[in-house]
Amino acid sequence: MGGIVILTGAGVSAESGLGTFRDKGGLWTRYDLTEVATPEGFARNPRLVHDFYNARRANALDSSPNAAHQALAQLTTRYTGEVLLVTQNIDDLHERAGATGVVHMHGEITRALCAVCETRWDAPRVMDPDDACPSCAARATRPDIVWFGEMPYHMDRIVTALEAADLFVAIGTSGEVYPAAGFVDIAAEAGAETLEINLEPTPAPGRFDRVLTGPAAVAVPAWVETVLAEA
Ligand code: BV8
Repeated sequence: MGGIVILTGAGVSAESGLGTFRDKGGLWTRYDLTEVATPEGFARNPRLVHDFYNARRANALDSSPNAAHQALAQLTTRYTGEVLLVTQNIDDLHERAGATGVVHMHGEITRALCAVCETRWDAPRVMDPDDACPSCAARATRPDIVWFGEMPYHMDRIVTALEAADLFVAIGTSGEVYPAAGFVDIAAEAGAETLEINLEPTPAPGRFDRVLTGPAAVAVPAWVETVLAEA
């Protein structure tokens, strides 16, 4: 089989204890995303935004990969064909499970960015609006994360892979945020088979050829086992 493109969302890290966004009690039900996940919100109140991401960075650093992350890491290292693992998540659990070549289209909580000179560096555990950029000394440090209204990273590479893939798999994502939510359409257009793995089928039935339901830590290892057995 040819290339596989995988897109993961918050559901793949849910069993590692990291909150999702739109489930009951999810992050966007407790925070106003326009205040903490937009450039305008950051310009209005950088301290509020740093506090929000400092809490999420601590959660991410203190959590561990679950069986879904482990199984996907196995797939990226053991599958004989091409595998591109794209994630909407800003945690580093895929990498900590041993996955290689992970594409963080919404950025990474472990990285910092200078809003003035665009230098990037490894983020300290706690970031502060008064921190100076290590390169230009401007007090304009921000998490290296793609906010709403900002262009996701690596889009050319992702679209090229989707157009060449034989299989597209969306795991633990509600399919509400674009452009990630449109990846299934690009893949299907290009003739790929499409599979959704989620706790329950997302509201838009029919966008995927196949749906596997169950918690990612159970459904993903089972699916990876079948793929590696076929390879
Ligand atoms: C862009 C980083 C244009 C931040 C994120 C009006 C104004 C401005 C923009 C827009 C607008 N209307 C539409 C838009 C576009 C907007 C958008 O799509 N908005 C939506 C809300 C309508 N998109 C953007 O703004 C994007 N940029 O369009 O730029 C542009 C063009 C040219 C030039 C410049 C700019 C940027 C989007 C990226 C925003 N950043 N993340 C952070 O993380 O804090 S997105 C945010 O949602 C999250 O970070 C997450 O990555 C993403 C997707 O959420 P999911 O991962 O799917 O999580 P969710 O909770 O929704 O779902 C969880 C799923 O898991 C569920 O299905 C659940 O069933 C399942 N699940 C739960 N438990 C389990 C499980 N599955 C398995 N096992 C389990 N145990």
